[in-house]
Amino acid sequence: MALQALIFDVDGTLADTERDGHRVAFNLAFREFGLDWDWDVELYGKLLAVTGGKERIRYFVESFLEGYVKPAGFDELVASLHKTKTRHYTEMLSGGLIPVRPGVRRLLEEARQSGLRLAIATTTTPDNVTALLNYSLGKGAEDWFEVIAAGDIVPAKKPAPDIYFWALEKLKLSSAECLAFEDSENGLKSSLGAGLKTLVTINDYTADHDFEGALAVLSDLGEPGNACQVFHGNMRGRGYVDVPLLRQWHEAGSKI
Ligand code: XBP
Ligand code: MG
Repeated sequence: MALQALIFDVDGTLADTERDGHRVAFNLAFREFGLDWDWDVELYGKLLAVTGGKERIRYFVESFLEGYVKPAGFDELVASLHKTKTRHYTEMLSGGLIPVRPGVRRLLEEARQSGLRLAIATTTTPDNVTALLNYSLGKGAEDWFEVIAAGDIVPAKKPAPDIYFWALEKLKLSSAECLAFEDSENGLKSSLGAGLKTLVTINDYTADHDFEGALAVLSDLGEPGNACQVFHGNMRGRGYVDVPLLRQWHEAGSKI
């Protein structure tokens, strides 16, 4: 089956959002609520085991905060904290603080020119996605994506495959007609679980993850004149990922 669409994860894949974006926004929200919780860079790496911001706050409280007794209305507290965190995060993005990763803009533009359809599959809040697309990629970039699957639209977040199934359903395509782009083990489990061939670009938080089953594992998508590092996969002589290479990988499947 011919390649029809590319489906992108957001956090860690389109941009390095976690350490200097989401983490900082969570801490600002905690401070605003008078809580002395502080997620340092190392702790945040552990908390990333759980996807979804509200789920991550719960995981922190239940697994890292010894002796904490949940107050009445804890669910509402988590929801309010998360709303405040989203405000801080989108404000940070609107200041243009988080650039897209190497090769992302180029590949998206090439994909559009060659008629490939684009979609997003992420656990992050929809407002965060539109802010990242419009501020980090450019005004109107939101419209480049036919389907934006994000946040709580499916109850089971990554590593469950549900968000990718949802995106495929909206695209009216089968998994065999698409490629997914991920940066983490949870993300890869999710995309593989939906039957999608997947390209992984790692970051500092995910470098030691298990990426068994990925089409390729790269430092980033690379740029002409600035080759990516290749940890797994066959770049067929290229230093960066482009649409012809994606088509070759898609045809060859895992036999690269
Ligand atoms: C991203 C997430 C998100 C963000 C925070 O995972 O887990 O929860 O960290 O965003 P993935 P929210 O890249 O696998 O989709 O606070 O809006 O959930
Ligand atoms: Mg990710």
